[in-house]
Amino acid sequence: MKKVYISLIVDLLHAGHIRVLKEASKLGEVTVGLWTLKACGEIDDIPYLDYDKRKEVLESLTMVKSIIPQDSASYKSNLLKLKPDFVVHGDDWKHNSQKRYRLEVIELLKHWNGELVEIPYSSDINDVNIKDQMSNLGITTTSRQGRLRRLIEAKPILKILEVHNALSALIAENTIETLENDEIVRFDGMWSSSLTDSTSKGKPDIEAVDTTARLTTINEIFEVTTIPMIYDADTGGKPEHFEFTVRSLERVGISAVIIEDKTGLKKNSLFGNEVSQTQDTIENFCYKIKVGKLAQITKDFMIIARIESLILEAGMEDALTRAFAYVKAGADGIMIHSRLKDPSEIIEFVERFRKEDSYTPIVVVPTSFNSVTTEEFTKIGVNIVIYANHMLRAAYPGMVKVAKLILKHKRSLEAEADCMPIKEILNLIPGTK
Ligand code: SPV
Ligand code: MG
Repeated sequence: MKKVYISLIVDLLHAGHIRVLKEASKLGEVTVGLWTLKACGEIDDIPYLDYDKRKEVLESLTMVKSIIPQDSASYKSNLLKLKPDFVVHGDDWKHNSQKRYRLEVIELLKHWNGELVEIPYSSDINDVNIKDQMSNLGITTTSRQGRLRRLIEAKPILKILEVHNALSALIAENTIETLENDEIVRFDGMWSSSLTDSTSKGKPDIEAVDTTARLTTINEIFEVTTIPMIYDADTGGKPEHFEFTVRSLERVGISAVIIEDKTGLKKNSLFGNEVSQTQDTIENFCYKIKVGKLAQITKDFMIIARIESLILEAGMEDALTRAFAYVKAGADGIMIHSRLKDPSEIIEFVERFRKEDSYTPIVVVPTSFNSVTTEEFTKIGVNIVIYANHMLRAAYPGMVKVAKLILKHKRSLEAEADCMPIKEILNLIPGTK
């Protein structure tokens, strides 16, 4: 019996998979290399179902003889182990971002005279189409919520973009860039920033916008998006209030809340010590974390503790002591903040924290230290990068410029060049015709 290898993710088993499997089973005994979460992370295609659930579906198919994990987007390790006579794949990978893995497979198969068999992939049925259709239908609360933990597990680093209304959230969800190496990149989730949510409501960032108002905006955002959200809850308020906030955030499907270890009237961290700001005691803040953890209902929801020691110039030792204490109190992640342009203190913190704790997710917000790339953050062990205010900061100058031009010229003709064409705005949101 000839050996046949097929590599699959099968988040949604569909007719395209069945066609490929049928053809493969005509050639011999089929082994499926089922992609692990880590492998999926390498191509930024995170399945909704975990490995065991996907395996269970495949096990019920008579065309499949055995299933082994494929732990990388590269087929190399499994092919060297198995030395199959055939590798069967849909021919769509000739042209998509997986073409480099295809070339590697062709080279490897030459060593034992194996053959690559490519099945024409019908464009009507494929994962991308089906997933797009699914996202048009929306997403369930629990599915969106759990996705952040799954993404942290699967990907070396997550890129999170600030959103302050549904339109900016659509930008976070839909913006895609293809890099020079054909890698396709997009944002993994959204940040509901206290700064930009307050600013877009014309209020200062001092916890003056209440949770109900924040959640109204988030409901509008969730109506039109599917990616997960991290929520900036400022200080979290009194522990007795934080308990209720956690429940409310969980109920709408937010994945994680970040609370900062300040007390009294909160001011924005980027002011640093230019304004009076007080850091909470370790004891009080640990208590708040514990109260929040006890209040949460789902296992997926995350409470991330934000350390303000560097912002308030309390020193590196204080920042590290607090980080370990907060993790011990139950925090699911640590956010370390800095307002210096030079990233040295952030790098030192992350490296020293990672020496003692290789697991707890670390979040950074590089508004000031904006020269550091995601690759550089990945290398030192950061898990989540939040671009915390850029959508609002980009929109505001454009609006002011156009408003001034209209006043100056007593008409809008001169402002047209700075505006999106009417035809484009009419077609921006589908379904308006
Ligand atoms: C926010 O975006 O509201 C934040 C980050 O909390 S910062 O503005 O840097 O404090
Ligand atoms: Mg904030």
